[in-house]
Amino acid sequence: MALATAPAAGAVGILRLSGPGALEAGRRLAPGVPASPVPRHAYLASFVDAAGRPLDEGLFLYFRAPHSFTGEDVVELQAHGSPRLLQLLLARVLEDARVRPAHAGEFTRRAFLHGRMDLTRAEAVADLVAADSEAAVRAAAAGLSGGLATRVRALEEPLRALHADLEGVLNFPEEAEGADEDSGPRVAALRAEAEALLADSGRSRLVRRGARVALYGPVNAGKSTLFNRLVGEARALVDDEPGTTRDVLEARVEWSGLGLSLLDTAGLRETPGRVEALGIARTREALAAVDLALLVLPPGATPAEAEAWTREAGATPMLRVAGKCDVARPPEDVGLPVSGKTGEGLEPLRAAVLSRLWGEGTPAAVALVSERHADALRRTAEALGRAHEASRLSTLEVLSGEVGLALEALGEVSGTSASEALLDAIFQRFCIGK
Ligand SMILES: Nc1nc2c(ncn2[C@@H]2O[C@H](COP(=O)(O)OP(=O)(O)OP(=O)(O)O)[C@@H](O)[C@H]2O)c(=O)[nH]1
Ligand SMILES: [Mg+2]
Repeated sequence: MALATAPAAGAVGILRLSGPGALEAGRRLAPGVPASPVPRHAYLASFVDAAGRPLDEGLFLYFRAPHSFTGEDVVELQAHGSPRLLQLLLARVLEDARVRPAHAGEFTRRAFLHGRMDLTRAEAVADLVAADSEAAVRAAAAGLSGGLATRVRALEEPLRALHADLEGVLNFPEEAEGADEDSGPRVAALRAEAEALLADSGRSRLVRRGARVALYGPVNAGKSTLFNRLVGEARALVDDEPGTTRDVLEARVEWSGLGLSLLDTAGLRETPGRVEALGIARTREALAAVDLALLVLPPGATPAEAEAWTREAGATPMLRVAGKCDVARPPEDVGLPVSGKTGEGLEPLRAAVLSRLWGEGTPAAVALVSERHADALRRTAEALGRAHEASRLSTLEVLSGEVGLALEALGEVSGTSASEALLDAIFQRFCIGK
């Protein structure tokens, strides 16, 4: 049993019960509901305390196993969204010795264990709850309707068939003769497929967490002015005194559905004061940790200076902006002409940022391959790499062993070979009541 809605005042608060005793436990709170309610029918019910006094009036819904989210009997009580009222209702349900509070993600975990969804879909539920940009919502929704599951299955099924063929030849050489003939090309094709899926993990990270983009450059170049313009409000202090920005400022925006965290940083210069030097150290830290660095150059920056500032970004991908273009038109090779003051060049800048971060295609269309998926896919691809070697140089036992390992690693993505510990780790990041 758990509260399925946020523990804050709202129009509706939902209490959810799952398990064989859900109906009886739910009816203790709503005795007016028939003993055998029509499944999926909304009953208007009075929710009462132990003495039978009404606490609230709301909806009572019953989902009979296996046709429910968890695959078990489920009862949902929809009450008014008062946190105190919901506490009273929860306490009343918990008086029943058969009821206990659900763990984080327990409903979804049960749905997975009862075969209602594979692991990628269960994780898409958590992604959807956590999504904070349109692209993240759309990508998670695609995962929920089986986007990633389909691609994983398209890999897992032929891999399992290959493993069965190899084991067949090993164990029943007469009957299965020849089934291993084209195992080399089959392994190679599966490996390429695993790697293609793995390649989506970088983009998935951008969609899930949002991309981090920092403005940096020499003092007084107009970074904070441009930052304010991009964010759409006067967040950062702007002044003609060089060294105005001392700390890293962060703001969230959404461009073409993709969530971005924009960072304004302290301008860099050779001989800063003590506090300013601390700010500059933070700029360098921020630059090392972002997905893209936007170098803002002042008018009159020479190509040699531009090159020198470019090196500050280190290994981080970098895009050059020629700032204050309303003052002087920059030479072509300095960077994209932009003016934070007039707003000129803003759209081309946004487009350039998105294309550097994303390349072609739309963020919402990505398969949400998590770090966890990527790790398992990497092991799948590695085992298939070794299997390919074995198909040319080694015995059938070794080949089949490696294919088996690949299958096991891939099973961690779909959930066909997920251990209890792995499931614990996955469902811990869910919220209570989901
Ligand atoms: N004409 C013009 N002036 C600008 C533009 N952007 C900024 N300025 C002016 O340039 C000065 C510095 O602007 P800031 O945005 O504070 O520059 P900054 O790069 O953040 O400076 P620091 O934080 O000190 O490194 C201010 O006087 C701004 O009004 C621009 O696009 N055009
Ligand atoms: Mg500034």
